[in-house]
Amino acid sequence: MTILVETGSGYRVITLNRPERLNALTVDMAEALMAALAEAEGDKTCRAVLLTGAGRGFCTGQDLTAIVDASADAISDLLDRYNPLISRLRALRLPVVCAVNGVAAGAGANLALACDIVLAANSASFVQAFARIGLIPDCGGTWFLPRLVGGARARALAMLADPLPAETAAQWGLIWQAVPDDRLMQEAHGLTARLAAGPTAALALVKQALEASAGNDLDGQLDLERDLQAEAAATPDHAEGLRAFLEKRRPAFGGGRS
Ligand code: LHQ
Repeated sequence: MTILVETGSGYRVITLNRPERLNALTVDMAEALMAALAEAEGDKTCRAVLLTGAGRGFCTGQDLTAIVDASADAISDLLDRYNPLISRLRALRLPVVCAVNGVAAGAGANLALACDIVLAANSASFVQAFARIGLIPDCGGTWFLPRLVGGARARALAMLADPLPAETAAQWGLIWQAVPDDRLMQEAHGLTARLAAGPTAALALVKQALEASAGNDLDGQLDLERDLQAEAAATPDHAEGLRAFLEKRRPAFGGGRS
């Protein structure tokens, strides 16, 4: 099994599972991931996803042994298979936490960056390794990097292909937090459980609004916020949040849509 899926209370844990190859990606794996995300989204009891890797690495991008003799067309066909995974993660109507347990390289780094909240073990690193093999950052790298860390750092990361330690990645805003190795999974589970108990429909609308902001001017984004806020306001969780505030208690969000 190239990925493992565990169903917990309220969320699913998806583990990349080719530890002997530091979880390098194959098309089978990408397709299994897509299917697992679709299943998570289709399960009304699942309200968040936690993505991590088995063993000492998170994911080292494309399995290079599979592209040794690949033609240019085969490379572009491969990306046609991987790109839907990145789009799916961004559009998934569930929050996705990524626990980067070790090195995240090439497309593996950008797979992590496609998730909503990225935690990394202090010993982990992010490597835009592509230039080492004469390629360019793909799987969204050239979109995520300048937006997360600015143009100067994006260019240096992409051109030098040097590993960026997790703590620097957090300081630069590439990821949410770096945590001690022995606390990574505990922190990641805690965060995912917290999101799974959140206003799921509103969190999906947050994703939608933030994603759209990259292509909107302020007026366009204000219009979108008005429309999405109307959707959020119609959810039972909004009513529950207001009641809880007035009753001075913690809200019990059900996650349902209006
Ligand atoms: C691997 C890999 C790997 C195969 C470790 N493949 N075996 C491009 C083209 C087309 C479409 C899709 O997308 C892309 C984008 C990409 O993602 S291109 C790939 C970009 N990734 C890389 O270039 C990273 C390659 N890996 C490395 O540079 C190193 O493994 C790093 C620096 C990540 C970690 O180094 P170490 O900690 O020293 O581990 P290691 O290199 O010894 O790896 C352990 C094993 O895993 C080893 O196998 P072995 O049989 O010797 O034990 C590696 O060959 C294997 N492995 N990554 N991507």
